[in-house]
Amino acid sequence: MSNYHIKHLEEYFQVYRKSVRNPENFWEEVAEEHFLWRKRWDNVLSWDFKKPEVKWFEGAELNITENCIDRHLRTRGDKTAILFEPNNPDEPAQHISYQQLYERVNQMANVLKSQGIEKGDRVCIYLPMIPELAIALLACARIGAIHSVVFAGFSSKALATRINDASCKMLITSDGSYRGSKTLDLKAIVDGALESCESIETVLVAERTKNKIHMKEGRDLWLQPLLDDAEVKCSAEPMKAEDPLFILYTSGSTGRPKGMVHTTAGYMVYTAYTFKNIFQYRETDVYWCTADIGWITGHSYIVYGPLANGATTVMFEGVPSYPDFSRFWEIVEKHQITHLYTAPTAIRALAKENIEYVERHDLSSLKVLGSVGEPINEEAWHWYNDNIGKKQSPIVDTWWQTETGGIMISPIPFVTPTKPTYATLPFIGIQPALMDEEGKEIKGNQVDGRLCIKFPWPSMARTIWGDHDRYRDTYFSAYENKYFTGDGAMRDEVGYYRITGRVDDVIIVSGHNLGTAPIEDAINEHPAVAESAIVGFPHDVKGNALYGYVMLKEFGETRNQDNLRKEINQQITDKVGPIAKLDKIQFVNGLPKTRSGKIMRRILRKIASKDTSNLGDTSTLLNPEVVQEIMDNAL
Ligand code: 6R9
Repeated sequence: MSNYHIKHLEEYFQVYRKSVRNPENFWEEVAEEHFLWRKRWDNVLSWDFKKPEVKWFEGAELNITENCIDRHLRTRGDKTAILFEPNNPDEPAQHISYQQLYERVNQMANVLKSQGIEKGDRVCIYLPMIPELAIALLACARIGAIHSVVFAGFSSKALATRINDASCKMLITSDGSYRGSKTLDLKAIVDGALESCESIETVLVAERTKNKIHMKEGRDLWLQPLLDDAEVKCSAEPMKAEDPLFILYTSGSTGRPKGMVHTTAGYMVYTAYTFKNIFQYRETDVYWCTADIGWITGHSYIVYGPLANGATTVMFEGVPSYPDFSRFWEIVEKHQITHLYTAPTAIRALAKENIEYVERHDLSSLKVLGSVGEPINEEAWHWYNDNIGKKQSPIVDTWWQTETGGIMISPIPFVTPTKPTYATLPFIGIQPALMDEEGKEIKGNQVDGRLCIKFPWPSMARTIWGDHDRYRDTYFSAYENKYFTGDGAMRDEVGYYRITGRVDDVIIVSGHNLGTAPIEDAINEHPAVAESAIVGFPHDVKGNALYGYVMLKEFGETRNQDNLRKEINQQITDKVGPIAKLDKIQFVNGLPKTRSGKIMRRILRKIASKDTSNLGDTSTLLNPEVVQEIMDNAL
């Protein structure tokens, strides 16, 4: 019991040591005391990173929805499980209690069954951030179907690739989605995708926008009438610990997405335990993660982690800029949000706007702030800390990946002293290692290297759907007996980790290794700059030279651009060193971003290298339109 909720730094070190000395005992205790099992495990862990094969809680049987819903009914039946805040602020919020969630999940599960879905079948979910999305995940889990959520912003082509990769039998979608002032025709995208997807037998369509859509006879069905007729009870399928719970795609270094497979028991235990501790969640808190459920952050920290703890979790359908840039702060005040978990890209976008948008609202309910998705730069960290947390709410800078299932390196608020831009210490049970280029572990502090994990943790992905060899090659072949994250990191004098960015973003200039993140940080600290991205391009003498794409806070900045370029390079010289000065600086209106807010450096590298014949698939970008503009103005 005492292990479940860490309250001070000494306790963290004590529990950490225990979790590393005897991981099996540690995780067994957590699993035993805090979850509902149909059958106990025979063996806590077996693993071999060479194959690679990892199994947690083998022999156990459980259903994750009994842990996320049923077991709360007696004590929390009337408590809000999901608090839905619609895109339009004039539309009332919906408070879905645990009892109501139970009924709606069971009804949906019965609909899936009546449409022929069985344990092990893959169901693709392509829905906007409406309650049906969370309910659909849980309904699949209830009957043992494997969900594969595709972010409802991906193109027909991207959707079709993912449906075909997992041979999904059913697709759940909606008639449309709202994003700010826009209404998107999701069903048309689905119809386009399904022209090349033979495995889909049924499409369930939730009504949201009342768009006029085409319903294909014999394939498409409106969801609501089926739900209305469905029983509110559906017994939960007993699942084996290592049965797949879901597939979630992540992009790799090649164009083909990787379907990361997460399994049931370990994922549940780790997401629940991290949620409780990394957010220091208490019974009456109102927790809001602004991610989309289409990403791992939404799976683990909107749906499974919070619900396993009986929490109130907010689902927001809209965007931070609609109806204006005060929307986030308005929601915090309206629902008395205690925890806000968002991304650096959102923080930077909001920090660019007039501070009055923030000051208009009472943010005193906030206790903990979170950041995820990319390294948070110094300026954004301080803006978040000063203006949103009022220096009272610790920032948890949480480093993790789709592959890791849960948060791996992060401060524990009120326990670990924070440090700007540092994800700080490994979470309980996580054993990081920094590796050098020869494959040797770098010991000691004040060092940097490539970030690996030495020992299995319960929520790690077990394979890539249909391609175990690629799983091994991508994650377990670079360093013997270690999981390789693809990220670089440094460890400071007290052992705090700072993630420096993808190691593939390291650029070697005149023999010096330069990381893009510190240079971008230096540029972003210039008062006129909103955001920037650095890439390398071939140079006769230096091997590579640096090309910077810089977005200014005010488009059409009146200052002389050549002067600005000089100032930016001076800033870099001051912060990083003259070696990191940029050869070319292009001012842009926007940077090409993935849907989860990551800059697509691959495209910027090609433009900088004047190699634009094959830019690859840009359809998955958030803002494909900026690519042409950047190409037209390239230097
Ligand atoms: C959860 C998520 C994973 C990659 C990861 C790293 C970057 C995520 C970060 C961070 C620095 C943080 N990343 N969190 N870098 N500090 N707090 O984002 O998963 O979409 O798979 O991305 O994101 O480069 O390797 P995913």
